Formats: sequence, structure tokens, C-alpha cells
Amino acid sequence: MKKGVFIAFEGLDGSGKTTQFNAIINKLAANGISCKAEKQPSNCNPIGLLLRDIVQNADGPTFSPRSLAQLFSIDRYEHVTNNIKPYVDAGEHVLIDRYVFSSFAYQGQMFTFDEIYDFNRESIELLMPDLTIFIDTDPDECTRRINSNRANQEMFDDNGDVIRFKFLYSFAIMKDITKIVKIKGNQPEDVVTESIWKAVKPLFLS
Ligand code: ATM
Repeated sequence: MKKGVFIAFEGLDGSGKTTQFNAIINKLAANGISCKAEKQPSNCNPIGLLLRDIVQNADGPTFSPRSLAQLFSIDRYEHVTNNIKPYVDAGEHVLIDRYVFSSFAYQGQMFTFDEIYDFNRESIELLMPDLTIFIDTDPDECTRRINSNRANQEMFDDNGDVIRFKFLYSFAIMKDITKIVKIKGNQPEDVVTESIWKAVKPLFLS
């Protein structure tokens, strides 16, 4: 059986990542291609739900950075084992809003690349995306968008320059393991969608 395609979307909060993720799912659907839409933290197990509470709710539970990094890796392993890999293996396409590079970037503020790799080794060895799309929007622009659109800040909204650097650093190290395409996010929404579509389309339609 031919495997499904697995594509991850990454970017800073406010980069336009989720908007573009939805736009590409719609474009694929318009071409008769259906995909399973996933996100991390997941909403498939109690750890994923706990993580959403931690990052979105300033009054939510608090954990040490080490425990937090490990919770992201536990959620990822459960999610990929139960809700992603079996589907990809059975020929379904899966698109995911954030995967392991988000840990290299966000937890990369506190831990080295190697430490985060070790936390996530099992997931990385089980399944890496066929393609990772990075929406590279200027961190100041991301902050401006977050401040104008969202009522509540998320836990890591403050440190855009460092997080972007950690994304780029981990892409450089992992470039032989997964294909990564960087798309400039400081462009009109439809231009960004077209650029992503150019990278995504060949995986489905030739
Ligand atoms: P979204 O807003 O894209 O759903 O992501 C939720 C938060 O989780 C986001 N934080 N902010 N600000 C990034 C954070 N996150 C990590 O810190 N590590 C991870 O591995 C993942 C998947 C997300």
C-alpha cells in the first residue's frame, strides 16, 4: 500500500501559519484530495489538553521547563503513534500545525539541540514529515499581529527573534532528514498561499 503524505507547518505565533494551514487544506480539498488535519499540542490525549491549558492560560498549571519539554515530547509520541503514523501507513495524507521543530525552537530557549533531540528521539525515529513548511514572518510583524488580533498572549509570545533563530538553526542541522521549505510570511495572504501551494502540489499532483 502506498503511504500517505505527511506535511508539517511551522512558524512563530502571528506568522500566519494556521491561516495558511487551513488555506492549503481547502486547496487540496478543491483538487479532490482529502487530508487528516492535526495539530500539536494535540487534542487527542490528556497531556495535549494539559499543554494547551499551560501555554494559553496565564492562571493555568505551571511546570519546570524540563517537565514542560518532556510533556511536549510525551504528547508528540502518543499523537504520532496513535493518531498519525497508522493513518499515513494506511495511505491517508496528514497535515499538522506544528511538529518537532516547534520543540527545537520554543524549548530551544532553555535546552540544547541535542537535549531536545533526546527528548523527542522516539517520535523523530518513528515519523518525520515528507515536507516541513516554515512561514518565515518577521518577529516584529508577528508581535504586531498578535497584539491586534488576540485577547490573551500565549506563554512564548515574547521572544520571537530567539525562537526564529532556533527554528533556522534546527532546520540547518536536520536538512538531510526532512525537506524544509521556507516561505516569506510578510506578503499578502494569497501570495503566501500560492508559494506554499507550489511546494505542496508536486507531492500530490504530478
Ligand atoms: P499554537 O498557538 O500554534 O497552537 O501553539 C501553542 C503554543 O505551544 C505555542 N506557544 N506560544 N506562544 C508554541 C508552543 N509549543 C511549544 O512550546 N513546543 C512544542 O513542541 C509545540 C508543538 C508547541
